[in-house]
Amino acid sequence: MKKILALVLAVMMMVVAAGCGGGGDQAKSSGSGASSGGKQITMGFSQIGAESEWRTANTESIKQAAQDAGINLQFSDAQQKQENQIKAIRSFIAQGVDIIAFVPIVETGWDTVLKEAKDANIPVIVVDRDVKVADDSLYVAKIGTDSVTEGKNVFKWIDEYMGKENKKPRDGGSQYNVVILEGTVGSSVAIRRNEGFKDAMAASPNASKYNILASQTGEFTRQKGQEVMESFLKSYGDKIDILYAHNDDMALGAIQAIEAAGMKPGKDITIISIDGVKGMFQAMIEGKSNCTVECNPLQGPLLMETAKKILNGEKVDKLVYVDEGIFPADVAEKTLPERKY
Ligand code: GZL
Repeated sequence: MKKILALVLAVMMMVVAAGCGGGGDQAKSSGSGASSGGKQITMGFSQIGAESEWRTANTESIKQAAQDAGINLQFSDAQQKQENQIKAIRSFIAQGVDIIAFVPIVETGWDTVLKEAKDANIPVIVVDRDVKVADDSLYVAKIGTDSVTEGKNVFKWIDEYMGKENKKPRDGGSQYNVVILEGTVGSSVAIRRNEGFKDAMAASPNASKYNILASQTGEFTRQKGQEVMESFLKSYGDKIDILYAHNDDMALGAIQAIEAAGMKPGKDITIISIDGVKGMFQAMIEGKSNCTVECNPLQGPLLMETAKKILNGEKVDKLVYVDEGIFPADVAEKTLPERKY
């Protein structure tokens, strides 16, 4: 009898030990990374490409934050093509990732693939740019920046600067002639940055002082920005008072075109752009540009924190903006050392 009792006790102890080991496995997986229901979180991320210094910083922030958060990141570069993003999202669905995040290169054309993710019970986070979908429940949250405010900040700064500098229009007329280098056609950012700029102009008592001579996409790249600025200079040359570029990279390309045409960027033509990348701070230090409105690409930590909350069943805000500022040339030298991108 005693032997039977000892045997039963031994078997019971083994069962209990095995139970703890299971817990230990759980502890192990959460120790090695963020877990969802006891296993490491896998995130499928579709990035649009590497078109600008800003985009590179955005990608680095997301990869680093995934590593810091212990999240397994399946990263896909769409080479600027929406169809590659849709393919990547479908492959994430097929892989059965825990969550999908993506930067929509343009704002339309996402309803079908996001419905497929929803039907597969995979939550989606929209990053940086906006989507325009019939059903907002197709994504759980949007993390990014406020492009309308960026556009408004551009006009407000220009209006203040032109007034303070008391500049005269270069063609001797009564209006400042403005040319605009726009971002990717159809992207929410390009649409909203123009919207904000024009809304602020319309609301200003000085609206009649400005004339938009030309507005064309430079696709957010330095090369295309230079090419389009060359064509603006050929058409309007010494009539151009102001260049508004939707990002710093296009402005940096335009600066090269302005110099090649024998003019002084930042002096003959007032230049303002958006992003706040280091290359633009350097150009402002050299007196070749006048202001950059920040658009913060360091969205990785907020993205990973939001993903974890969603997978833990916590409520998250539908729309979260990251912080951003405005940097005129006169603060460029002292600010550059602390810039993170
Ligand atoms: C802005 C982002 C834009 C940047 C560009 O949120 O989508 O795309 O302004 C980048 O530099 O290419």
